Amino acid sequence: MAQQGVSAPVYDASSIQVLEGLSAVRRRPGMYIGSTDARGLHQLVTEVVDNSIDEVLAGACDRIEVTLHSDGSCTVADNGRGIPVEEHPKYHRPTLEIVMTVLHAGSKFDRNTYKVSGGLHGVGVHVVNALSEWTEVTVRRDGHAYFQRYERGAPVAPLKVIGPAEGTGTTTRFKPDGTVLETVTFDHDTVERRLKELSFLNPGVAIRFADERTPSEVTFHHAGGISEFVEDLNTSTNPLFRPPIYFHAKRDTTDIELALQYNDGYNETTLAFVNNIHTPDGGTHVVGFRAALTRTLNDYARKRGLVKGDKESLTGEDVREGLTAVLSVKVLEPQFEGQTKARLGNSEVKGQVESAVNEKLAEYLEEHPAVGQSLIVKAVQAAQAREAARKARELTRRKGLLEGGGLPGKLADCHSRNPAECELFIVEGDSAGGTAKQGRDREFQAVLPLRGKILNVEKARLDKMLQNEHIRSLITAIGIGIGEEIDMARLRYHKIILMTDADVDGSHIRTLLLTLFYRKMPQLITEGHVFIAQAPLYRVQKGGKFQWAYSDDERDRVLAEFGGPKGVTLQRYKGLGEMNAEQLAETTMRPGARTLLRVTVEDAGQANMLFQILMGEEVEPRREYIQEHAVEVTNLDI
Ligand code: 0RA
Repeated sequence: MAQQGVSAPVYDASSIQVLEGLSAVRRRPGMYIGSTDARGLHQLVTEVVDNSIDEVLAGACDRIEVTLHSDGSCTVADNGRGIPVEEHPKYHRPTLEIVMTVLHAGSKFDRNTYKVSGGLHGVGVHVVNALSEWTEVTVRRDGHAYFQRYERGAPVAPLKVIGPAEGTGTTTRFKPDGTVLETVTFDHDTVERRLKELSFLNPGVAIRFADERTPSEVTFHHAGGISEFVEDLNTSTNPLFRPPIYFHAKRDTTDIELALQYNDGYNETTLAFVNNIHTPDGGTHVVGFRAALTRTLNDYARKRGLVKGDKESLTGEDVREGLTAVLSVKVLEPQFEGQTKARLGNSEVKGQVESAVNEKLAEYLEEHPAVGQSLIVKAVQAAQAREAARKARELTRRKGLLEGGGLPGKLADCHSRNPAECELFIVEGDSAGGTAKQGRDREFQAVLPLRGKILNVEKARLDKMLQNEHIRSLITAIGIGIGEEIDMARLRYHKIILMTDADVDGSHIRTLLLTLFYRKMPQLITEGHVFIAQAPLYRVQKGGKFQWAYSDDERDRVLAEFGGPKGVTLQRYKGLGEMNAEQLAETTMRPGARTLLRVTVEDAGQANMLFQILMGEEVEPRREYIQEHAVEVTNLDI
């Protein structure tokens, strides 16, 4: 039944409860959205969009529109059923107001079984509301448009009808509150990536993304679902077969969807989702998938005589070389574990996924023997390379022992033996290396200069990599080993700092090093040990005073501060080698004075794609990428 402006006065017992709830959220936002940095901010968008996705999952919505506005607010509009506006049976207020202000609106309003909201992120839209300067919601239902505005989570006026409406849907516009969040500037690419991902996972919905700040607009609609997702991830690779293997199965109450394809490279990309939520740390669904893949390919290979003997001779690593897969499961009551809640814990899911993949993959291989053959040939080659790498590693180890201590000759090590305070500067070129050695604090700062070309690890297997002198020096200096044998307890420096020139060569070397770490020592990045040093681009001097500028914008600011370019000496630094030791120390190396960028992997799929594009075989996408992102590449912080 339609209601027209029927809310009771705002200050009764239940609304006091509401206000207490909101202030709890505002006091400790991190408890609800994980953090108050950029990640937490984007969680707000995800939260609102997930509510619309629930309407998609309920079969009630096929269009979502997300807009980033110039005033810093964000609108999410859907054509779902609209948040109910009728009086809530328990709170005796419009349900919309309850959904916007109270924790979990109640089971009567649970919309469907595998909902996204209520899972990992499903703290509820009231949290978004509480953390926003203001929120405006418009609901179209029963021929009316209803509207309510909130400030810092509390309604400023009763729900009212603002006119007639066609169709149904919900529009939420919110402006994140800078007094409780550290950052309130939405990142275009982060939002776009998440929306694109959701459109692959929910092929029934078209998602339009508009950014009025740019301005730009794009619509994602991927009727091909996760199969198209895999093709997209493999865009800049050479797939071994087309289209990807795809299946959908059900085991008990768990719904399992898998798409996979192999390319001729050596890396694995598996993206796993539970109820549309990305689980970068894997969990029982991924364990089940991997077990089934290894078992099925071994069975198949043995049956065809492609692998001999009784024991399994293809390892998990072997069968995952060149694999790109998207696994999407829907679980009734997902339990998320780990510090970032990014791993699925439900033990029953392992067996369910394993059984489904065993059955469906075997069936597929029976029907597609040519594909089966190509997969096995690839995995057998991987097994041979693994054996060669083991021998090469053994050789390196023995050589290291013979040479005594084994630390590389080029390394200028620090005195301290406490890894937690030690830093390793990896510097491009012998001359900058020399300057860095003079400028460092030798108590805790070590310097390793690298010269010339470093091997492109994207195109090489482990055995070949270990023949490269630079890579061997790096491995021994860092201390943790490489590949499957990593031991983080042996890390010799807790900060590994890449210090390269701000030119094309510098960014190339940096990308190569990051690729090496990302591929072969991923723990270094995921545990936050890798940094990029920011060297200044300019020194601005006027009379007796001077200032460093680390970007063109900063240079202009400093110039303005100094009263314009008149009488100013502007010195541009092209390379680290142009600074003397004291300058380098003062601007780039000394704690307290320097700026370090910590390297993070925000999104495995995205980073992986970037590395493939920058380092892979296909030249054309790389050229396009570099042209499009010429500015960012110089400041890459993957
Ligand atoms: C509760 C119940 C129903 C729909 C919704 C909530 C709903 C919430 C959001 C949030 C954003 N968009 C939304 N669309 C719907 C079902 C109502 C019914 O059965 O008519």
